[in-house]
Amino acid sequence: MFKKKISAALATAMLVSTLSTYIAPLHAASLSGMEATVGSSDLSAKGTLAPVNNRARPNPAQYKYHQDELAAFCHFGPNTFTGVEWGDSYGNTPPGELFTLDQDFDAETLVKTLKEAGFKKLIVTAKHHDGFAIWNSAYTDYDVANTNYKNGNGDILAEISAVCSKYDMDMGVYLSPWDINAKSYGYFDANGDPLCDGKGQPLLDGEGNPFDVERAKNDADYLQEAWDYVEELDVLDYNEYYINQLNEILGNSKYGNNGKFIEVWMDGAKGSGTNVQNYRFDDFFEAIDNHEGDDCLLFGGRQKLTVRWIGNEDGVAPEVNWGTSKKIVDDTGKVINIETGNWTGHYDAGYADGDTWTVPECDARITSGWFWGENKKTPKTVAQLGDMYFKSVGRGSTLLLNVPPNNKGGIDQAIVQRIKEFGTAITETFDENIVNNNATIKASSVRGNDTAYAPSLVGDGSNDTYWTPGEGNTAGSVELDLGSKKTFDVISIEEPIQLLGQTINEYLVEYQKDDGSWTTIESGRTVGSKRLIRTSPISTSKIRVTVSGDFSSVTANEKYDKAGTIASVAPAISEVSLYKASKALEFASPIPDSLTIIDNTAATNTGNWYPETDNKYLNGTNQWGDRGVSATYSFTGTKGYIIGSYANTHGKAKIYIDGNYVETIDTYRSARTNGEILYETPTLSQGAHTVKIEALGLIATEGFAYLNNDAKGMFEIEKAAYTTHEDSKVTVKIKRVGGANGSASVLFQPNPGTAVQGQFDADGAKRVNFADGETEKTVEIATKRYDSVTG
Ligand code: FUL
Repeated sequence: MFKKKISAALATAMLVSTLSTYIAPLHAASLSGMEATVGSSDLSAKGTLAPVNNRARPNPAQYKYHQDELAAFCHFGPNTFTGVEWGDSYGNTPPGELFTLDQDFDAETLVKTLKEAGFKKLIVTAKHHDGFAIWNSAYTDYDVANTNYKNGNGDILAEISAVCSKYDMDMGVYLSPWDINAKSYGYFDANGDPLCDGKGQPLLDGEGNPFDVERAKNDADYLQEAWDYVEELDVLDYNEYYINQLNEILGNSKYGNNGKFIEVWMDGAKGSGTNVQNYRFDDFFEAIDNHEGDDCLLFGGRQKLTVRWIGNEDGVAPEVNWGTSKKIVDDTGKVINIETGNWTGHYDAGYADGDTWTVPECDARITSGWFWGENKKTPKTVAQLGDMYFKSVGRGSTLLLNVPPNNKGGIDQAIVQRIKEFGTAITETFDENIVNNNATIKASSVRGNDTAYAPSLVGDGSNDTYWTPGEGNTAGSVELDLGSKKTFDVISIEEPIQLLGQTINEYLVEYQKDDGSWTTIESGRTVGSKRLIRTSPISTSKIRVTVSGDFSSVTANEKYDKAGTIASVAPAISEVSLYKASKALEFASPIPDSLTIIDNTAATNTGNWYPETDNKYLNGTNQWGDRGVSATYSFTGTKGYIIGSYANTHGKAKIYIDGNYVETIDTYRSARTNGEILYETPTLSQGAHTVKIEALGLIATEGFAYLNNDAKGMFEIEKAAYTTHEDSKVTVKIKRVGGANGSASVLFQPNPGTAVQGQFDADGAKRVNFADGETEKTVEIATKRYDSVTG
């Protein structure tokens, strides 16, 4: 009997009507596994040259960031004390009234906690959009030296830097180009009159005459002369101010990790109604190069950009993710921009035909805001953070997680705790690689039958060695024989991107079942620096990974040159690793943790059921049977769910609770899906019950999940998705099901997903109290109309 008790705590979980498949093949696989017969004994050292391709590769600094995987962000400044996100409403309020820190900033806890949890870099907001400098800046009075913090002798950036130096934590600096406070921001003549209109056009041309918008459209010289003139008249040069501040930070050895910054974050965000300001990027880069060298990573650095925004702030990269973007050159061949922004929804997926590497960086928040605030200080759960990790790092990106210090200059204990738990969960998951030189690995073919490209290299723990198929093959398989059955639930595949760029355009991962047949674990497209696959546990002695470097099927929207073709290449794999996830990061069964699962094999089954096993099923089992079969689940509790599949061959079934007929359900659907809730009981009295399903047509069940918590019940949101308009309100119903014993409180916390800080209700968290016996409450969420024109 297989009965999985997950946890008996009060469930605060949400069951949505479609649980979806536990592991869904992501694409209809066009790849098939190939027989792997070439092993080490067939190879010898022949000095075969490495495959040649023209795929773009990361430079050493970019590659290091990929290997580092985890970076932390730290947003701290006036907004920490005011609870807002952008500070565009501060007007002339003196800095001391906004930044009211009256205790010593605790950089030690911040840096030590992050370092111990595995974060390799800390990027600090030295200046956010509000313009306040958290260091003592000679170029502005709008800084920490003009507050009461340490009687004006404080310097937060120096304090953080000192501790980063102590722990050898790499540092990055965020210096917002958009500056709400700086008088120099925008173009104004000596009388303070604007030299530009609100749309970013100069008001005068190069001769001092009114600017001719139409002429400028076709006359680049005319436009350039107008700008030159406007800049000449502009009395306060913002670019100079920005460069001074860059020099002040990057050029002073008390800032950075032992005086060094390895990334500069030039946020492109800019609010609506903001003055027009062109940035002299070339001069910015020169300052950065001077101090940090030209390998300093640049986020948002236009033509020198080496790190790109993934397109959302949820820590999620797209399924198909290219690490490359496109250089834009002028007539002289000079690179004038890097074209990122290959948008698919909230993702910049990169270009499959990109010619320059741009590290896809997923910036995300551990709470719901970038800055700390009373209403936005609840950290995400370890499972949510784990999910981010698998969907960012595990999709070829890096994860930049924001950890906001509070208004006492410390880190909330709940946040410290969560970072520790997250770090432990990652370490425990990846501390033991089942493969690690313990597998016999063969391949379908090997380049030059040379040991330099031996299949065993995918199990040697080194990213600098790789397997690649025989000359002329754009696809191949590696088969790992683990010697005996091993259990794992995480599969990691890596490409030697630093050597060959992204060569994999399609992958297929399979395992061998007891009967010798191969079954798909997952098929998909890109791998890049790392592809992590989570699955329900699999026990097998053989797994096979098939990859293809055939780029002929890449669709136009993945390409910069829509009509162009991408040369196919030999794919390469540097590592295949297998792990057993720590409890916290296990592949989330869609069944909430606090429900108990009864497997099909533990049901009372009558008639001819045909059992099936596959990792896509709940607990790995499924059974199907025709008219007349029945399955009865016995449990103690208040509510239960029958889990199974829908299909166009499936039909109706009768449901009985405690022996009494209750209703007939229909499991026919035109498309096949598994992991569905076929039936959900109403709330029952706490006690022993039976739920029976009896087939009238063909049905398939995977098991049963039930709640047993002394009728305290659990919470769900009524619908899985809501559609609404801008500038309106959505009413969301929170239901307490499976009992309502005792009072309970639920925190409803919206988590806005894009960089539109002025445009969402970051403080929209609502605490909802349920009295004893109460089963329904509603919360209202306001939506805003997004009408900003941003930079
Ligand atoms: C955005 C900013 O507007 C946010 O405030 C935050 O700094 C985030 C990292 O980038 O563009």
